[in-house]
Parts: sequence; C-alpha cells; structure tokens
Amino acid sequence: MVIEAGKTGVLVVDIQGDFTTWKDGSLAVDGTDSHFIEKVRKTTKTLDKKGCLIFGTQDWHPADHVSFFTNHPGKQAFEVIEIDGRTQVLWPPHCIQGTENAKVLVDNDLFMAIVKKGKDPGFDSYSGFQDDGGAETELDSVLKRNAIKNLFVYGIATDVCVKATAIDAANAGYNVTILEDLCRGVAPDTTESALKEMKEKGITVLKELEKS
Ligand code: VGL
Ligand code: ZN
Repeated sequence: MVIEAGKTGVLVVDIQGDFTTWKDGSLAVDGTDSHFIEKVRKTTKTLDKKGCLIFGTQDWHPADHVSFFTNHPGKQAFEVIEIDGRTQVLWPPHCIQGTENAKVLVDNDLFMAIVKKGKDPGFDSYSGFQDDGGAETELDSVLKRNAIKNLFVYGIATDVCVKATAIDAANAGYNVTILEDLCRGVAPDTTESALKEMKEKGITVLKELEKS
C-alpha cells in the first residue's frame, strides 16, 4: 500500500494488559510477551513518522458486564450461551474500566483518538465500530473527520476483535490491510479461519510493514 499522508490511518486494536502474557493478563493470548508489544510499539511509531494518523480501540467493560462468566452463576469461562438470540462467549473478567490491565500499552501520545468499546453492561463489542446491539461508537465519524481512506489494522485478538473490527471497516468502505506479524489470536484454528475470512472480504493480509 502506498502511504498517502493524511489519508492513511492505523487502527491499533486492544493492545491492553489483560490480553497479554507480558502483563499476566486474565485473558492472555499466546505470543503476547514484551517482545511482541515492543514490535507493535516500534511499528506504530514508524507509521506515525511516515505520516499516518494513529487510532486505537480499547476494551472497556463495567464490572457487571454480560461477557464475564462470573456474572452468570454456574457458568464457566469460555462456555458459550445464547442471550436474546445472540451468541455470547463467556470470558474471564477482563479490561475492567479503570484497572491497571485495561491500559493501552502503546504510547498514548501517538493516538489521535482511542475509542472505548464494550461499555454497555448488556452488550459485548468485538468490533471497534459497533456493539452486538448495533450501537455505534464514534470510530467511523472520527476516521471520516480525518479523511481516512486506507487503514492498517493490527492487535489482539486476530480471531476476535481484530477480525470484527477489520470486517466492519471493510464493509464501511475503508481499504483495509492487516499486518499479520503484529496480530495474535486466541486459538490457531480460529486465527487461520479469521485470516481467510478477512481475505475473502477483500482485506489485504501482509506479514509485516516492510513487505508493503
Ligand atoms: C477481546 C475477548 C473479549 C479482544 C475482547 O480484544 O479480542 N476478546 N473481549
Ligand atoms: Zn472484552
């Protein structure tokens, strides 16, 4: 992808302590040690220097959030339930508003905006654009306000929030490129199928920035 200054955005998805082994997170995803985070930080800084505008998403749940297994008596972590016809994976409590491990682990000064998601106790929000109830965040309007046409997307987790956010971005008309080496997934099989599904939706998957 040619980087046109002011037209290319970067969306750093959910680089937060609770998703990392580095910070001993409650929902730590494999391969998210300090070395991985350092690589994310370095590339984000490089893209900023190249003239991209940096945006982020932040999972930001209240303690009584519907996605926490602890809020469903008798249920265990990673069980899947139906709520009002929606499928809900029950996760360990994570990214609780105002806790240390909810912090974004990339220099916050780099970001034009960090969009919080999953604030409504009754709805999960894998996508940075909208929650499972269809309530939109400010992400699309913020990207449009900055005339963003092209988007690099990377972060955690490939098979959950990166996938949902990238597909919503493509559906909203952005030209999306995933940087695979800066993504980590919850499970190998769903990560592989997520990359396949994203490609089928017209999303470009690159190993890393140097290859672009
Ligand atoms: C995520 C599970 C629950 C993610 C967020 O950021 O991929 N995964 N909440
Ligand atoms: Zn979450």
